[in-house]
Amino acid sequence: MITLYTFGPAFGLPDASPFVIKAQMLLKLAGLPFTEKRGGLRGAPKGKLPFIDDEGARVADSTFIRLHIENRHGFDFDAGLSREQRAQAWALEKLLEDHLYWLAVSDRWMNDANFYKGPVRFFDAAPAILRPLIIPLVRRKVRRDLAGQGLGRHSEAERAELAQRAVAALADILGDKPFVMGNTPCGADATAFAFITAGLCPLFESATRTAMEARPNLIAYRDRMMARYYPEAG
Ligand SMILES: N[C@@H](CCC(=O)N[C@@H](CS)C(=O)NCC(=O)O)C(=O)O
Repeated sequence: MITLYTFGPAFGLPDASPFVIKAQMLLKLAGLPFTEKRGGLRGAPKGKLPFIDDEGARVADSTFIRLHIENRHGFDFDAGLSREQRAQAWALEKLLEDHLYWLAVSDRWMNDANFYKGPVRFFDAAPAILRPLIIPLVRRKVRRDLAGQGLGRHSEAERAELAQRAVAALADILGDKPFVMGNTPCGADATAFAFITAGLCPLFESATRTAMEARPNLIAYRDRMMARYYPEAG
């Protein structure tokens, strides 16, 4: 049995992290039974979640979890896609993971109103007396990460422009298809669902959310994927 290490449901989402939601979706798409365990960040092989333990094989990072499922369990997420479609699906996925994700980090962690509605909860387990010290330290680290990645160097208006373009690309690629690449789900649907669901989270104000709310196909996609893959949430 596979164990998936998660943060746990938060903010009305299946998990606080879109990468954990993606990993849940990959396991569901592959039809592999799994259990979830929270609180494994300290023992995470790469210091981040998600990671899985598959009968003793520990695999960190959602993309390597996908490759592990493909190699060890012989499941091809993109079966039925042409080479060109596989490439497009991969490119879309990485747009979300390596670009839109950092906009979400900025929205959730750097915007005070969002931070105090959301990520501040991550510190609930810390002793109350230490929180005023730890919280600014961690937020400073996130600010440095954002500057290192690059998106943290842009103005809010510039980030909003990038969010609008990324969301437009995502919505236009999905179009009126049931899944991102056609009539059957593929690997990129795990990522697309994760990031659309996280982006539409009503708790946080963001340019990403505003742009997504203006695209009915993204809302409908989120709703039907949620009903199909997370029926217990309905
Ligand atoms: N490339 C990784 C990204 C995972 C990731 O960024 N996880 C974040 C949460 S969204 C994390 O665990 N952060 C904890 C930390 O940096 O301390 C993947 O695809 O799994």
